[in-house]
Amino acid sequence: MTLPTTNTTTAAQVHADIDQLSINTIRTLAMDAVQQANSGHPGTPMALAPVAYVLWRKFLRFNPRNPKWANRDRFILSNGHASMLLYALLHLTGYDLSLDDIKHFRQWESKTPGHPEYGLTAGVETTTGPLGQGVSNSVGMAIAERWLEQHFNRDGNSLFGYRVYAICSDGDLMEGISHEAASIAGHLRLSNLLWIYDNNHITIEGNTKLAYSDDVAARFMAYGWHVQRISDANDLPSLEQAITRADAELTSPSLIIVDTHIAWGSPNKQDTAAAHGEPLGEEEIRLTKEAYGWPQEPKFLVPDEVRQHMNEAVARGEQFESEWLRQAEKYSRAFPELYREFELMQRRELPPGWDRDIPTFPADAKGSATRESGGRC
Ligand SMILES: Cc1ncc(C[n+]2csc(CCOP(=O)(O)OP(=O)(O)O)c2C)c(N)n1
Ligand SMILES: [Mg+2]
Repeated sequence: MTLPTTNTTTAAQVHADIDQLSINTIRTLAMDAVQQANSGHPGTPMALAPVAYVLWRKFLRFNPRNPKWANRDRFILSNGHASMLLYALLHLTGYDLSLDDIKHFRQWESKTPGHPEYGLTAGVETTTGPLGQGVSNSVGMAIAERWLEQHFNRDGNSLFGYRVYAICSDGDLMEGISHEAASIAGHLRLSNLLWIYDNNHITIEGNTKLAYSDDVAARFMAYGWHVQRISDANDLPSLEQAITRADAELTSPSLIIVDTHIAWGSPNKQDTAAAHGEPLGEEEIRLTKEAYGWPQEPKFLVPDEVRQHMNEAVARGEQFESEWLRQAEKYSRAFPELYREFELMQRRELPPGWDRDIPTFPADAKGSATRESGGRC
């Protein structure tokens, strides 16, 4: 059969090694779930599967058995419409999200709504869907991390040091809010922050040529960000190198612009806006699975070796957290009061006497601006 030729890498060139099997599992879970729901966004998870795979496999420090571990890295899928990408990862890495939950994608009261919702699904760090919001929240999270570091870490005794990763799309960057957030991130030199931009030239209405021609790299460089480009989302070594470089960047937030092809590998839907928000269709799924060298049946296939490979995240996560717990134990002996404060925060409680120094304001005939009273508080 004829494969799409616009890629640098074609489906046929991809070796059936464990990395590719895992990536294709993410892709086909997204295709099958959207088809079964007869609603959703298959193309973007298919394109971004390698990017998210490298990030989650090689960089992201998380513990699926304790999604609230305080020092975990944060991952935000700002293009929330690509939710099946996140659900596939959560399922495969051992979070509390079953294959049955995946099969109930977009069903009433399921844990897999069309767009990720904070508090409903373990491992979802913030609700996304309104474009621009997730990346903006990621800046808040990066500022919070910096505050935690400065407040709690002491020479040789650290509690905090996590990174914040977000994936975003054209729509995210078209929204003004993402640029306000990017501006303050650059100003504050939030080097604990990395955004990966899905540069697929497709939005809901068609090619980005219709409405978007920003020079994204120049715009972010002007904000003081460290900017890199990857021309092929299937180039795993380049992705790994770029994320390594971003992580090593100590003075500015990072953006990696990754050229991708929406619905990668789909003979008739790749690079089309139709792949953004419609199921591929049974026949196109058949053709795409053929292009991937993937069995047609069963649907929602997770090969045993992929299950085992991806599930290694559980042991890795327990290791990350237990190392941190040893450190935290040492910290609690060295700084018992600070540690108690940290524990209170974990329970979302305030320290005793927190409101002791808040001023009171007698009624003022002239009136006083809340801006001023707020400032004094
Ligand atoms: C603030 C906001 N406006 C509009 C929408 C509706 N919407 C959903 S996806 C999308 C654009 C899709 O393009 P892109 O972000 O590039 O995603 P891709 O198709 O490449 O995955 C829009 C406008 C939204 N989700 N949020
Ligand atoms: Mg796009």
